[in-house]
Amino acid sequence: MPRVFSGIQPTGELHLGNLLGAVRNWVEDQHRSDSFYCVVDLHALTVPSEPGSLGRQTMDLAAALLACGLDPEACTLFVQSHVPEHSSLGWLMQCTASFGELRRMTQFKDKSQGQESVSAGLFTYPTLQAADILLYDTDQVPVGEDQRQHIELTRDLAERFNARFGETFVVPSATIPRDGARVMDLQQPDRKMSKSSSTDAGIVFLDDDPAVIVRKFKRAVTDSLGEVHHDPEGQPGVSNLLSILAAATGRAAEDVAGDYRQYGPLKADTGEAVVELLRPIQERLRDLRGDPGTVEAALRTGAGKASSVAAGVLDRAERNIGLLPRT
Ligand code: ATP
Ligand code: LTN
Repeated sequence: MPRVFSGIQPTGELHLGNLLGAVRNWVEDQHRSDSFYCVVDLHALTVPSEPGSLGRQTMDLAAALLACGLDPEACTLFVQSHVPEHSSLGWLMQCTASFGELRRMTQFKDKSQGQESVSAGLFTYPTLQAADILLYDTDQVPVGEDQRQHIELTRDLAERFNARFGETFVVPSATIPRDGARVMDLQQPDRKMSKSSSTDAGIVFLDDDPAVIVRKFKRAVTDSLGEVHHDPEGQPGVSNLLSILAAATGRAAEDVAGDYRQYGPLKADTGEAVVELLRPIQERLRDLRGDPGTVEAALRTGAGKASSVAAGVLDRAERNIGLLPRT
């Protein structure tokens, strides 16, 4: 079975972009691969947060992932800081990457822009991400389109390390969905839907009330062309609605476009489809929020399984570099 690894930051509530771009595919992959899913709390430290809040956000996110359908019997769900090998291999990756290649990362450019102070960790962030992936001999990394560049870097680092120190890491590939790979903000359809957006009106959170979801879609920004085509360049708002409706109903966006002539019905149907998609997830989330013991138990088991794989791969990397083995 192929080995799958992916990660998500506990930086805010899960939204429709996370679900359609990544988490939904994790749920599918867990039954046909040996899957590791990680709440990357150390990555969340690269940007400022309320002191003391990260633990609660990590628990909330883990509960939301279980509500989406991750099954601790079928996959390994764990927290990054519970497996210290991530930080150790992260350092080895920092020493493998060059300053120039990290400077070219677009996520760093986006996240550092306009900030008063930027942590060194935000700059070296992709090297920790590479460590996350390489620690598990990963074949496939299911992510949204925005992560393509980071996975390319991970491949380059693995190949460079292997060439320098001998065969050590499996070189992974990104798996990116056809529809839903880049869900855009409903109010600013030229920007991706993101936990860290400034306003909530353009983001559909997983536990938004059905009435709120319908209203957010009703108010979605479109254009004045009055035609329904899937043309992300020319009609970003309309195309975003089509992609969401397609992803929620398992059809192709171009195909869905043929069913509509006006924006009103398209917005209404997309809102309804999303409400239906989220309904069972919201029910499970309510149950899990009242049952932290189940979430904690899943994370404890997950950390144990993850550690046993990670320790072996870190040991292999340290030996191949030529660090003095512990006796
Ligand atoms: P932040 O705003 O804090 O960077 P985010 O909302 O972009 O957070 P992440 O935790 O960085 O979310 O991403 C988790 C997964 O969700 C990644 O695989 C990412 O590619 C995917 N993802 C995030 N936003 C979108 C989106 N708008 N459309 C599709 N996939 C997305
Ligand atoms: N950088 C990713 C989160 C992330 C990740 C990973 C994704 C950290 N480590 C390993 C896939 C594999 C993000 O910002 N979405």
